[in-house]
Amino acid sequence: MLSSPSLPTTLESKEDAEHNKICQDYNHMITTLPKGNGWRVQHLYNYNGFWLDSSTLKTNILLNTYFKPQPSDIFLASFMKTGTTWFKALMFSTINRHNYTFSNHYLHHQSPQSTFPMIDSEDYPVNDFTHLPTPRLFATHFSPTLLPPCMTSCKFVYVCRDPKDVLISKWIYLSKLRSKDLAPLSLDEAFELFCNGISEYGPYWDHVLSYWKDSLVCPDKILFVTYEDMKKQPLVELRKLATFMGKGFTLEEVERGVVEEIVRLFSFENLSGLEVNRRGVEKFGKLVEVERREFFRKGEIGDWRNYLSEEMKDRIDGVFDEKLKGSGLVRSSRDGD
Ligand code: PAP
Repeated sequence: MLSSPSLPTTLESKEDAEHNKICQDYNHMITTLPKGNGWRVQHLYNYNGFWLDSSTLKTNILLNTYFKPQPSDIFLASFMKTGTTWFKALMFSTINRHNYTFSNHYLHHQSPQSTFPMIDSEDYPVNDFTHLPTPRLFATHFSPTLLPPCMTSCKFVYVCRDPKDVLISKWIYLSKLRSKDLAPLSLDEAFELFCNGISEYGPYWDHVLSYWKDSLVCPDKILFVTYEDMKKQPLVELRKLATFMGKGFTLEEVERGVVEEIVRLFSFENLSGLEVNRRGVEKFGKLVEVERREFFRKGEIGDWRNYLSEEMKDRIDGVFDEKLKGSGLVRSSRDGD
């Protein structure tokens, strides 16, 4: 009886020692990384080719140490502002369609963010996700090169969007979250940074290309979807998404209008109008709090036209077309041009 309490203490201190060592290594490493201008905070750091703020970088290192993926896990991977909130609602409601009625759905009372964890801002090793039902759903903005290598056995749904709409959505969103100690980031500055690849989780083209290349090698593991296709032909895209996740709609469900119902319930108009998404805040990690309504701005294809000149449009399209050249991937979405 007297000796047993010493065991947990020993284990605990071993974990603490490991955690402290990781934090020390991180504190040293960050001083050696190239720095760029941040959109929300002052600095971003180039870590293995991608720009991250310091706290996201630290979480990435902890994630790589502690996160234990399971082969049945399904990840929603996306660059910022490409439709994560919307796809969370679609994936969660499709996978769980037998657990909720459409007239009184979980998402009528809870935000899409609450449906499944965003692994980029979790508390490791405290959160281990072993309580989640199979298949576990997760979201991430990290490129595959920043994720644990064993995650290649999991499935990924990758969403991409016209870079011009991403730029505008991201600039407006991060300007609102930008530290009040910093001068505002003008659109011209954001545009320059974006075209040089410098923005949170960027360069956007390398993000898209890394998932695209992996999807060519493992098409059964990575489903490539565009925001624009989901907007234009949601019934087709949602059925593809369901099949990929191993939860294809039956003919009877299709005839009963289940696919239409999910598309309708989680349309921009419906989601953005729900009280739960108009009030309150969402927490990401310990430092970032975002008002839920900030995840629902316009939800349109081509809003960039209200912000970018023809010259800016040509420049950004040119940069992306050049970067994607030879990959077989066409910038999404030409008819939003
Ligand atoms: P995140 O990276 O912070 O998670 P994310 O959800 O990926 O943001 O993207 C937000 C964009 O999706 C917003 O685009 P906008 O600024 O151009 O308007 C948001 O309005 C849009 N969005 C949110 N919900 C929907 C929806 N149901 N349908 C279409 N677009 C949506």
